[in-house]
Amino acid sequence: MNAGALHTPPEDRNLTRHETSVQREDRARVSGQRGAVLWFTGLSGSGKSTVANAVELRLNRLGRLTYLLDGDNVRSGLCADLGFSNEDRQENIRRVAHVARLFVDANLITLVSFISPFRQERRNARTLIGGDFVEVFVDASLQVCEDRDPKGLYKKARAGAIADFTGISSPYEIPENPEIVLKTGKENLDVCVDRVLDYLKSRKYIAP
Ligand code: ADX
Repeated sequence: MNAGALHTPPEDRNLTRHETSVQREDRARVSGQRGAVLWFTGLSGSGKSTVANAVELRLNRLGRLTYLLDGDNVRSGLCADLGFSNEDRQENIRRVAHVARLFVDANLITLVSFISPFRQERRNARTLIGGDFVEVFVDASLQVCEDRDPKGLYKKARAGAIADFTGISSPYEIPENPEIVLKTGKENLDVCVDRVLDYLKSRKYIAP
């Protein structure tokens, strides 16, 4: 990748932006919904994917168009070239933020489930997406996540078999002002899902 290109203005790269005749509002008129990004962030094993999946199912049953972008899935395709160094995680989140922006422009309720450990990258995603960005902090302690260890990765990380493991040998920066905090160690799945749905209702993304 030519990393310099990321910082060069499009006009200096002989690129011209094309305005499309059909805009976001036109698509919203057809689909009858406004897009949003639910950005789930938290440690591995905190419950991001479980909650995001359950929220998506409820939204689907309510007749809403959704899409779930999940770290483990996206990393096997779009981000298959990336590992877990700080730089690769930054690039992973940058790409996902751009995909999420496109999906919001298509007026999908987009659920993003990535550890996304760094404040700066989450802030960049918020800036890129604007007012339709909803940060959901899936707040389970390292102890809880490690006790659950659903994929056996904490055990491997403690044994030194996985480098740069979030919470063990790579940092997780706690969100400062998330719109929603879910305590998955204390609240059960239905309560967490209801909290997210209530928020979407309060912001009129879905009907009361
Ligand atoms: S992020 O930090 O770049 O946002 P992402 O959410 O895409 O991470 O991927 C995290 C998933 O990759 C974890 O759920 C886990 O299954 C797997 N994984 C493999 N190696 C690591 C690692 N070193 N640190 C964290 N997760 C890892």
